[in-house]
Amino acid sequence: MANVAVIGAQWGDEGKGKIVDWLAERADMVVRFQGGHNAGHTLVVGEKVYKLSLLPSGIVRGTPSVIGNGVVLDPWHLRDEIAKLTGQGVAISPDTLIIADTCPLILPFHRDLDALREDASGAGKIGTTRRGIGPAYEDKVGRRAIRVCDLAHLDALGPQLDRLTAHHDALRAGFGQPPIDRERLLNELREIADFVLPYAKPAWKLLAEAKAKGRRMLFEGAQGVLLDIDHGTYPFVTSSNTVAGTAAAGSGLGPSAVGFVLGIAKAYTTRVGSGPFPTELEDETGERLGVRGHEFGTVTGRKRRCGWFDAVLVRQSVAVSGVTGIALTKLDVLDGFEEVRICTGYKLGDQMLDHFPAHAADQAQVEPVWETMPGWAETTAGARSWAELPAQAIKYIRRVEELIQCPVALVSTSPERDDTILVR
Ligand code: 2SA
Ligand code: MG
Repeated sequence: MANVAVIGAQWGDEGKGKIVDWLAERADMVVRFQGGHNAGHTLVVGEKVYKLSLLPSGIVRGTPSVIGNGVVLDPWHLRDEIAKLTGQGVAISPDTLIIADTCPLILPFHRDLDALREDASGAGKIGTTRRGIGPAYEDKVGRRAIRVCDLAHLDALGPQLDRLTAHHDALRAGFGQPPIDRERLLNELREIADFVLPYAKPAWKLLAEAKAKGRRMLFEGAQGVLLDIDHGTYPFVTSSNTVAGTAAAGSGLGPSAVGFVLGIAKAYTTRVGSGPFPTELEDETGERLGVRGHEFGTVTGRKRRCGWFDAVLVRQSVAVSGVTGIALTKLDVLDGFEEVRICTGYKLGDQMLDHFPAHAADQAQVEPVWETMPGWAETTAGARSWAELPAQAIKYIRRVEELIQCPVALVSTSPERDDTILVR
C-alpha cells in the first residue's frame, strides 16, 4: 500500500477523523504536517469517543505518531490534551509521540492577539478559532518564532526574544495592551520545557529512517483545501497550506513519500467562520442539513453554515491538491430529501464560470448554477456495501464523480468505523 495523505477537500469538518482512524490501523506511523490545535478530529472507537485537536489520530490506537515541523505547537495545550487522553486510558509516551524539534511555538500572547484582532474587526472578521494559529505562523515566517528546540536553550534566547518582543510590543500598544513581561514568559517556558522536551526529536531523520525501512506512513491533514493560505477563499482562510503538497514540506520527507492523496468531502457543504459560501442555504433546508448532520464544531462548538454540494469547489480542491480519490462522507444526511442539488458552475454577472474566482468581491457575488436530482426515501445510514445503497443515491455519487473529475474511492455512511463502503 502506498503512503496516503488525507486532506479535507472543502472547508474542514469533512469527517477526516473517522477515515484517518480507519486508515491508521493499516499504517505504521501517523504524521500531522500543518495547522495546530485549531483542528478537531473525532474518533469513535467502540463505546468511546475521543476528541483530538493537536495530537495525530494514530495516538489513540498506539500507532507511533509524529507532529511535524509544519505544525504550530501550543505546549500548554499539548499538556492538557495528553492529560485528557491519558485520563481516557490512552498510553502516550516519547515512544509513541514524536514532536519535531523545529516546530514553532504558539505563545500566550499569540492567543491574545488573535482574539484582540477578531474583536476589533467588524465585517472583516475572519471567524478564527482564537487559538493563536495565525499570529504564530506570522512569527515563523517573520523569523522571530521561539521553537521547540529553543526550550533546551532558554538562557540563549536573548536576541530572538528581543526581536519577538519588539514586534509584539508595538502591536500590543495599538490595542492598549502592556508590553510582554519577559521574565514571566521565560518562567512559563522553563516550566513547560521539561514536559515537552522528552518528545522533541529531529522528526525528519526518524521519518527518513522509517521510510528507508519501508514503513507505511499516513499523513493527516487538518482543516480543508478551501482554507489553504494560497488556494483557499483568502483572506477567510487559515494561516497554513492545507493542500496535500504540504505533507512533504511539513514533515521533512520529500514529495515522493506521498503515493495516494485521499480527499475527504461531505455529500453536502459546510463552513464555520466568515467568508464566501456560494451554495449556502439560509432557510429550512439548510437548518435540516445542520440538524441531521449535527453540524457543530468539535473545537469551538460553533454552529456550521450548511448548503448543497459544490462540485466546482471540490473540483478545484482536487486539482490544486492532486487528489487521487475522494472519500464521500455523511451521505446519510441527504436521506429523505425529495430532491437534492449540486452546484455545477457559477454565474458572475452575465459571465459563466467553471471555477471559483480569486477576488473576494467576485467570490461573494457568484451565483450557483444548479443541477437538481431526485432524492431517495430509503436510509443509507450504516450501509456497508454498494448493494445496500438506493439506486438514486448511487446516481448521485456517480454524478458527483463526473463533475469533480475524480473517482469516489470510499463512501462513509455513519460515524462508526465499519460503516464504510470501499468503492474500488
Ligand atoms: P484559524 O483559527 O486562524 O485557523 O481560523 C481561520 C479560519 O479557518 C477556519 N478553521 C476551521 N474550519 C473548520 N474546522 C476547523 N477546525 C475545527 C474542527 C473547528 C471548530 O475541525 O472541528 O471546532 O470550530 C477549523 N480550524 C480553522 C476558521 O473557522 C476560520 O474561518
Ligand atoms: Mg473537524
